[in-house]
Amino acid sequence: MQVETSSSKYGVKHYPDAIREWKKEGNYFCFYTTETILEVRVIADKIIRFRYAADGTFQRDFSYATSDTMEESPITFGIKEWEETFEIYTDALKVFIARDNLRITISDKDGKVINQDEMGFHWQHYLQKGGKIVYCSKLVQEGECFYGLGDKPTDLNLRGKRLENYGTDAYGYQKDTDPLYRNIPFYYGLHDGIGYGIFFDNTFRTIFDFGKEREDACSFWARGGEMNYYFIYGPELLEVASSYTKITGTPELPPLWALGYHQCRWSYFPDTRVKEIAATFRKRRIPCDVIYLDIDYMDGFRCFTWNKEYFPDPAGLIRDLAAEGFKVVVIIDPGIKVDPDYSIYQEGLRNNYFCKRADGALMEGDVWPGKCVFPDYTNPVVREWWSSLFKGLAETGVRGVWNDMNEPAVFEMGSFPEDVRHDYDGEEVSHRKAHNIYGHLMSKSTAAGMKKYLLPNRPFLITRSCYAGAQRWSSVWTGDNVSSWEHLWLASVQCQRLAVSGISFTGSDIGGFIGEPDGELYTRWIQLATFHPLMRTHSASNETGFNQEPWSFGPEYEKVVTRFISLRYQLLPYLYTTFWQYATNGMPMLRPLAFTAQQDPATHNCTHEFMFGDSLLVSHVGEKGMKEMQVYLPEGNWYYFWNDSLHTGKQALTVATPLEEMPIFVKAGAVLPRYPEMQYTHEKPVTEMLLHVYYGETTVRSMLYEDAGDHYGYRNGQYNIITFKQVSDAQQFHLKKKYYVNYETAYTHHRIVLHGLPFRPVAAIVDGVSIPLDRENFAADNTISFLADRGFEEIIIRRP
Ligand code: MIG
Repeated sequence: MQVETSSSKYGVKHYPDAIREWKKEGNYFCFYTTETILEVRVIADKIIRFRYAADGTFQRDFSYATSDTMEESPITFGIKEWEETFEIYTDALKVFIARDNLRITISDKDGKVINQDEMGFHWQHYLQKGGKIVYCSKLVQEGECFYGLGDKPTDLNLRGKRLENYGTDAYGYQKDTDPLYRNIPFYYGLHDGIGYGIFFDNTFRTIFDFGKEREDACSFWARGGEMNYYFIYGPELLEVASSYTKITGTPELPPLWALGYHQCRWSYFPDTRVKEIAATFRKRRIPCDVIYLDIDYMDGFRCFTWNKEYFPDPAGLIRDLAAEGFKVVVIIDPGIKVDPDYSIYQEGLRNNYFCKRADGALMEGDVWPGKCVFPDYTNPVVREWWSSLFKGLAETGVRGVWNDMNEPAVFEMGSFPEDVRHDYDGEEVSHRKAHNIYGHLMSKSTAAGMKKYLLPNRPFLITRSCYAGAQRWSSVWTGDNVSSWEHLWLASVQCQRLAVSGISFTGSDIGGFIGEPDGELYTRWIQLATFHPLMRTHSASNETGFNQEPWSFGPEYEKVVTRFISLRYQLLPYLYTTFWQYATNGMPMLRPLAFTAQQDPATHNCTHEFMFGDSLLVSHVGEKGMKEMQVYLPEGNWYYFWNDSLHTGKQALTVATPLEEMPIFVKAGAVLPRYPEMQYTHEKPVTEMLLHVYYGETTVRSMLYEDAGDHYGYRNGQYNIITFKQVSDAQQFHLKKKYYVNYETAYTHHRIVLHGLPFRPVAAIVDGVSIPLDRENFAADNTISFLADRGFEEIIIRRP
């Protein structure tokens, strides 16, 4: 593959010259040089957008990434004119623009440099391809680490790497394969404890170089379009993550069942096989909520049809499965079979909905159905049409849709040729500009259709390809991975990276898509995935007949796998609360340690461990036969989940790793809400909500969010937000609770399970009433448990 170098081998580079004029309009500032115009827009105290018109003309200001609901916060800002620079300031930042060459230096308000242009913006005509390349280069700061960029299967810290975004069907990808399926042109920098982010909102092929070609330069460029980026200041990386997610949009809450366990395979058919799988889950008492139908449910792979032989009565099947607590998700690909007798082909053809080549011929390519044509999802009329096609599936009872092959993938050709035309919401562009948003818009219109026809239920979507911002309507999975220990590690880094790239609702094919895991690998993978927002086993095992279900590896493994899937269900209230935090504040659900302890350099290259929500630190066992492993604990006090032993952070700890355990730590002071055991979500009313409380002597806040777990009542305030604050000291345990309650729960009591109390108490004082604690309340595992009314506000337990 041809990569650009910074030399002028492929064309003359143009650099902006001196500023001749400037103007201010509201929160926009424009700076004019001979050729180039820079527009600086102050979006918030900590968010500044930079746009460059290379040769004097701005393109249409349009984005498929940014959310329409992003609020611009009221801010104070202004401009100062210095001898060599202009300074645009806000309450948090100073942006200096050099009068001579338009280069940018951004500092915090104390003058500490956060980010600085090297060459800054420049551009060239790319003679080989006949297009324009827009570049921006920044100086790499001392010790700087880089993160982000979506699904890249490589170390979390991107320093020293060059990566690009051009959605690709990366079947059987390996460590460092690039590009993969998704296109998320957003990265973070961290140096001197200061974090920031840069979101380069450009849908052409984008390339990022983090000091690979030149050690001191971090640059990013695109093969067309505009240099258009958002600078987002933290200094906390998690604050940057939250701002980025708000810019590109937060998701709705998923149905609770989508956070349960999903079972998938290429493919389960016929209907009797699907029922058998479902029945096996219930018989073996392994919790599961979702079962998938891969491409073989269709008639000759024609989208929106059913194979009558394998699935004579889809609605009946789905109804029977629903009675057992299962939801059905079906796959839909973009390729529409060229078949004159197929109504969807006819309709699309008649209305000119399919993509065309530059010469006006239809874009035809082979995929599963044979020769296919492809809807142009960049056309809003086509998106409407596509959405309407989901009516039938929704009426049949399908509750979720899985969009695949939407990079777009085409056999032999790989993807569309670059000359293919797209509407791009009225712009008429080539595939070079539309490639990276093809799958994005397919999933967007799929989601819109499913949402419309499933009302009042919430839809579930999963897509393979997308651009920045798809978290608003879909989850993603990491694609066609392999059954290997290396891929287990990749799954962990990819999911962490996606989560800090705005897409928290993510998971990998548990056990690997290609190949056959042994029981140990499968079990370790289930353990990791218990802590991934999307928990789905999937495999391509049709040809070999290999089975990849929780019971496929023998009783020893089944027992442990069941233990973890059950744990997942017990942790649902915590997971759902974590999702709610993501949906409301854009807070990633998976947080690399570099993001939760950025002042501690020991965390900067940590890849194995992450925080799952506010209170759980998780690692995974990454090697066959591993008996023990090292876990780095960041600052604070941590309980080992399996035995409540207490450990002090800022050091590595050796942990034994028998098959039935993986390293999980709970932050001291936290409250972990837990459900009783269940076979599927909403199996029975939750009549007792457990609160596992971990004694700690520093003030720690925890939350519990609850609503109906489906429907949109929460939009009308039908939810509960409960906040816990532990303010214990050596003399007493002290928990305070505050709440907003507007949703009726089935339970009236909490069972408090207190971990780690350093003394043996005689009573618990709940809202001033003393409850004596006796033998019954003291469990063999050293926890203390008792009931408290759902409405309790304070619990005090004194050292006798
Ligand atoms: O060319 O639908 O990544 O999850 O099972 C393979 C069949 C097409 C690729 C997806 C995979 C899915 C498979 N698909």
